[in-house]
Amino acid sequence: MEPSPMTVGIIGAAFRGGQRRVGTDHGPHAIRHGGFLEAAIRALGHEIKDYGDLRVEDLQNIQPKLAKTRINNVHIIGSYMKEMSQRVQQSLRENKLTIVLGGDHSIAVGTVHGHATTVVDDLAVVYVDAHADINTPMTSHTGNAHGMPVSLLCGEFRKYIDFQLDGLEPLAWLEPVISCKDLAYIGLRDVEPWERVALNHLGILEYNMQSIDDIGVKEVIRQALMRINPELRSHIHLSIDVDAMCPEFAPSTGLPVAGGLTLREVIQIAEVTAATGRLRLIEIVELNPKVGSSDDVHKTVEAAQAIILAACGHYRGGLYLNSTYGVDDY
Ligand code: 5AB
Ligand code: MN
Ligand code: MN
Ligand code: MN
Repeated sequence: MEPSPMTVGIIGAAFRGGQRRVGTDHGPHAIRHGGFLEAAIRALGHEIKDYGDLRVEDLQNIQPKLAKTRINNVHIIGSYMKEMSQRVQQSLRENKLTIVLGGDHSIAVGTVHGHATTVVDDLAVVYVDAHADINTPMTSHTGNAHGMPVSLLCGEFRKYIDFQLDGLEPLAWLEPVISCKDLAYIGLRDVEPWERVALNHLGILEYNMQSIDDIGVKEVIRQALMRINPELRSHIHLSIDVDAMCPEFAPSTGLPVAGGLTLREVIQIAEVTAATGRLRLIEIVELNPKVGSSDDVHKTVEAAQAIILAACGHYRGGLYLNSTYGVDDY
């Protein structure tokens, strides 16, 4: 029951520019929990390479702020995601598994771009979220990039939808790197009308909360992987927005929605995905330690850590014998 030892890269995405609230930029610090997360991953027998936290202040050349654009903070987002993509590429080269600690969900623009750039086959993306995050700069009512990563990343948008990046020069480098057919949503329950149209029009695979109730989460993740990665040849990118969970398990987040997944269901999604041997990157986004009481924050952090450990091969049945103790010591 011991997971095979691997090297794990950790990248903090201390970013909040994809939405309006202060706090998601403190997500990485909260989830690291004073070294607890790394210690727990090491206890599973893995080796860690920590790439630190990427902050907006660390960026070399931020472009000047643009007057009025369809994506709030696009001048920052453009440079940040380019740099995040680089870091992800480096970590994927150097490690078996990469863990990205968000950050709001706009960071997926950088992480998916970086991940897709490094693979030969198509990248399979499992997107666990209450929301579809598929608004375009034209359709978004909020202008918040955390509601747009899917439209920015999927090639079909540039082909079949009235989609332009006019006036969004900081994102001019961003080539769409994935296809809608390689994407599966799990946990949807708060989808805007235009988003509904886009999902149907593009035929994107989705298991919303109703499917979870109907067939159960184990069958959902099995089917999702079978559909987007039938031979398990492709690498898997697991993007977990903590608001996919019920607020009772993840209260410290900007846009909580009732009626979501339980922590155990998300753990199972991570376990089953990790067991394929194809999971190369897991990101946990939208945890905001400035939302709610300290109890709320602690609960949400513990949930995030449990999901990450499941992705690292943690077995819920109990402790295994790790590298510090040989079998003979027992
Ligand atoms: B999250 C909304 N659809 O576009 C928008 O938390 C919300 O990353 C997006 O899933 C939610 O601003 C973004 C209203
Ligand atoms: Mn999201
Ligand atoms: Mn969400
Ligand atoms: Mn604690």
